[in-house]
Amino acid sequence: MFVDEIKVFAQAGHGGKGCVAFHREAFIAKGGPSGGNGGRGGDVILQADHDLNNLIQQFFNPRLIAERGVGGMGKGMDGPAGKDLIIKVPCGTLVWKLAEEISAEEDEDGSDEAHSKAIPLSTGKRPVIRHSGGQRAMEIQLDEDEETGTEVRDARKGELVTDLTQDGQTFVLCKGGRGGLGNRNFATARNQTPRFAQPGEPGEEGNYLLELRIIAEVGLVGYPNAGKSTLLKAISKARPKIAPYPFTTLHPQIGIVEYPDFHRLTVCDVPGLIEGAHNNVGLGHKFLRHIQRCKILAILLDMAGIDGREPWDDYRQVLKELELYDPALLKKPRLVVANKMDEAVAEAKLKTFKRKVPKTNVLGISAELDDGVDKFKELIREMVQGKPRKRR
Ligand SMILES: Nc1nc2c(ncn2[C@@H]2O[C@H](COP(=O)(O)OP(=O)(O)OP(=O)(O)O)[C@@H](O)[C@H]2O)c(=O)[nH]1
Ligand SMILES: [Mg+2]
Repeated sequence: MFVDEIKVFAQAGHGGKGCVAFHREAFIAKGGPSGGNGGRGGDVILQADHDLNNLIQQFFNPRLIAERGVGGMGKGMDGPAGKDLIIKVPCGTLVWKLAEEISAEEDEDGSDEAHSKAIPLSTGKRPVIRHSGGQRAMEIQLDEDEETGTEVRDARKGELVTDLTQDGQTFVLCKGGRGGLGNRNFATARNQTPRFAQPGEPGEEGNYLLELRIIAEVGLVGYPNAGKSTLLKAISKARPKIAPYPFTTLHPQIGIVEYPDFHRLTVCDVPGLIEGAHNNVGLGHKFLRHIQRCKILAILLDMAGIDGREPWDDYRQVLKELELYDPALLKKPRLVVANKMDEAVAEAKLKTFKRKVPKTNVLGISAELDDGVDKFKELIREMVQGKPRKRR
């Protein structure tokens, strides 16, 4: 099972309450107040971990509840703090705070398929997240838009609170409540026997949406059966399922391409796109979020037209579907890969195709026969990081 979007309820621990107690000891008649303080509640902390590739753990455990602080005790003993709950999530997880009314509405009709607009994050700009003061009031703005303070919001998902991209990066989702002070803190000259103490503060809580957008440098897109998984298998150690029927790949697959100088590139193969994907035909646009962070896109075409379509039509359709999902996807550098060049008809079709798009970079390969695959590896590297330096 592959989970890339999941709603969770998070609650930090409440602070332990302060204690009302008085010192009792032989020969000390009035020992004074000795109630200890309550411990603070545990925080709910999210931590990015590059060993994870989806949110399956949260699917089975969607209630993230941290430990409470223990109450204070007599003899001046403070209660221990509650343990922080550290939840590991894959790198590339966005955290949205669901608005109250949104979460209630969705619970009623049980659907979360409400249409949601693509957020400006797709432009590759990272939000700046500021914590102000002790309170967790925060402002979220786009890097370039500090003046106008454009907030990153979405009608369905609520407000973006963080984007965990680096391995080990942490974010305190809910802060534990402070422990209450015991009565020994309240003794004054006028009231030497305070019979009251503070209760602990409640921990923060809320409903959140965790959304994974895979972090890969290259995104492979194309019609089903174009040979995306065959190419991924040829360039990396990934072993995706390959078969001559559409939608063999049901969720994104990641492959690591290794170069002789130990350089690595991550390539993401997403399920095939077909006409009407934006209306949820086929697997729809569900998985396109995973190529939103890619630096370049490789559009794979079945140049032999084995499924009875013309490569040119496929190309136009794929571009249209990408644009309908997020116009920023078309601004990414792209490489058109003409696959299945081992088939007899492919050569003629490639000629016609090149005539129609004279300015576009088109690379002919045969993923199955491993022909042109090394050239593909070279090209994607050049596009991602510029030409590799020659060794002296
Ligand atoms: N002749 C020929 N067939 C190929 C080539 N590459 C892939 N195929 C075949 O095309 C079919 C589909 O390949 P896949 O790699 O599963 O295609 P895909 O794009 O991942 O398809 P989905 O996962 O369904 O979107 C398989 O039967 C492959 O054997 C190629 O270079 N030449
Ligand atoms: Mg596939």
